[in-house]
Amino acid sequence: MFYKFSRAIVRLPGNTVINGLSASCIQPDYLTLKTEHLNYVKALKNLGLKIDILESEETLPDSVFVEDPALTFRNGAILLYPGAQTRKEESSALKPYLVKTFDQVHELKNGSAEGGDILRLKEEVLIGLSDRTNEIGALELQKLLLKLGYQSRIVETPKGVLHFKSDCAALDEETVLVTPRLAKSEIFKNHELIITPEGEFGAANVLRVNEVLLVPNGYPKTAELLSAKYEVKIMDIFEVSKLDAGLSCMSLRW
Ligand code: CIR
Repeated sequence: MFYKFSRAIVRLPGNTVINGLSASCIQPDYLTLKTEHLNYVKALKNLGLKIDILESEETLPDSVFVEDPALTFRNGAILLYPGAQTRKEESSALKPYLVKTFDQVHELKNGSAEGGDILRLKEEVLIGLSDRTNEIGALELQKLLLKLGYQSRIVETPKGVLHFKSDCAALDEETVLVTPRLAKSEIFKNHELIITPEGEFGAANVLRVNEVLLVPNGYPKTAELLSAKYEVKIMDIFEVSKLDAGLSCMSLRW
């Protein structure tokens, strides 16, 4: 099952994280963000994952969002190439770790793709085109995914949305949580959809890890809706979200 994980990597936030990319240009409070990150790592540990914690990279403010420069699977990893100018070096910063850890590491050599645009489902991997993931990158990524045995499909991220997964998350093998704007597309026509309630579109980036669904604090209607079917753990990520990031962004899992 794609949401069963035994391992993860995280990268500690450096002091420079406050200068991370933010559409609203609001700086997070460093110490609170550090606490949010620490609690996130603890939550993953409590769910049984062995976590490798990488040192912070002060020259790369957004490198705490380790999901974006790579994809990890039980049988190998793919080093991606971020579309954001200030994040491109994150790939080379992560490469030594991946090479040491995985038997196979494939590398995106053309175009750009960020992990926030990649959604793993039961039968396939979705690659959302966005300002960060372009067609050249997506087409090459499809070939790399095939080398690891994964079929994929290229889809559109809604306009104005940072990453495809800002607007959706796989809850289990049949069900996807989506924003109303993404629900209108045909992308998930073979899935059951749970739609984020009015005023809570920011709740779509939840994270299923083993038996638990991590849900960001501040979205009570979504939390209630999801609690009917899943074991929900609410996570404080208010400072992290000032950098347009959510729960999936802070780890790579496999
Ligand atoms: C960025 O704009 O790249 C970061 N401030 C946030 C990245 C969030 N990552 C993700 O959704 N996977």
